[in-house]
Amino acid sequence: MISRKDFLKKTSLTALAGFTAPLLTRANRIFRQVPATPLDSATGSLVIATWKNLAATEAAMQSLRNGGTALDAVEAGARVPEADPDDTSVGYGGFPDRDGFVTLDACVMDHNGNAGSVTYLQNIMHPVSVARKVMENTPHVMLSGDGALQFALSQGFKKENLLTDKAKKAWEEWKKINNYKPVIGEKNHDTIGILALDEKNNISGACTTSGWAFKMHGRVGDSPVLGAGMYVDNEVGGACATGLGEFVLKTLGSFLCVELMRNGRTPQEAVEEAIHRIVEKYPYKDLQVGYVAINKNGDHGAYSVQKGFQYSLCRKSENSFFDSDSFVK
Ligand code: SD4
Repeated sequence: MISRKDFLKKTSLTALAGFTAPLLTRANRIFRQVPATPLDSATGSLVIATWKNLAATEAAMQSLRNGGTALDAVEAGARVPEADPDDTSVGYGGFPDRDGFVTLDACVMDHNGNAGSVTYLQNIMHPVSVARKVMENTPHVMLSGDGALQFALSQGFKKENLLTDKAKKAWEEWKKINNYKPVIGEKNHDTIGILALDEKNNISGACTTSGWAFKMHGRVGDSPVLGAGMYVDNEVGGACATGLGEFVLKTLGSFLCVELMRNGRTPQEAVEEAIHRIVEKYPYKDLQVGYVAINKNGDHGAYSVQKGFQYSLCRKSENSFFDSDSFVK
């Protein structure tokens, strides 16, 4: 025999289950909607990177041509500016912090959702490759500072002086006029965020930087933070950021772009919305952030707060850079 109390409890639970099940399914559909367009495998491979990083997109595409995965491609691409002494925002030749230390941030994420990252790493030319080793050879996602350096050395990376004479001179000049205050300016350009879509229709991403020029010692930006400086979900697409990392961190911009695409937005709509999130909340007069994004169909988007953001795009044999559209016209 079932008591009246038990009966009421049971029936109300059943009724509740019957009532909520369709709601949950609907919510599920709303929040997990993957773009409906069928995948176009004829799209072929594609590489996109922040700024005029044509040598990097070319190296990434070459890696794909040689049979590399999307992850191999973004690593190969990111290593180009890391080793370039004339790129003052990435790796070797990167501008130091306000105390004269070159401190590097980088991350990678592959098509299986694996991720690795290093922050505040010093004296290692290729933080992107250390980030990949963190992903592949440790149970962790992020290693920082001395621990990241120790790990890099254990993996065979060599300690090097990354402060070039040019960067040191710029730092000395900066000290004379800026009263030891980090400033926002042109010198913060050229961080590379890079995304690749390979022939198997898999997406991976990487991001690497020396960060905000003359930043406070110990500052870590958006670039090594998954979901901020870069994010990939192979079901949907990928996105990466450049510019003033503090605003990318506060809005988790790359994750936001991917979630917007998951909910049906095109990459262009997604990056525009992510920029709007920033400009709606923060005074944007002195603020520059730029995003690039791709989806599984090989569509891309790029947008920034201010004019002047450029991105590089390589499809098959065509490798070009473009001026991005921006919020401030
Ligand atoms: C940072 N987002 O550390 C980086 C800087 C950057 O082009 O993108 N420079 O905040």
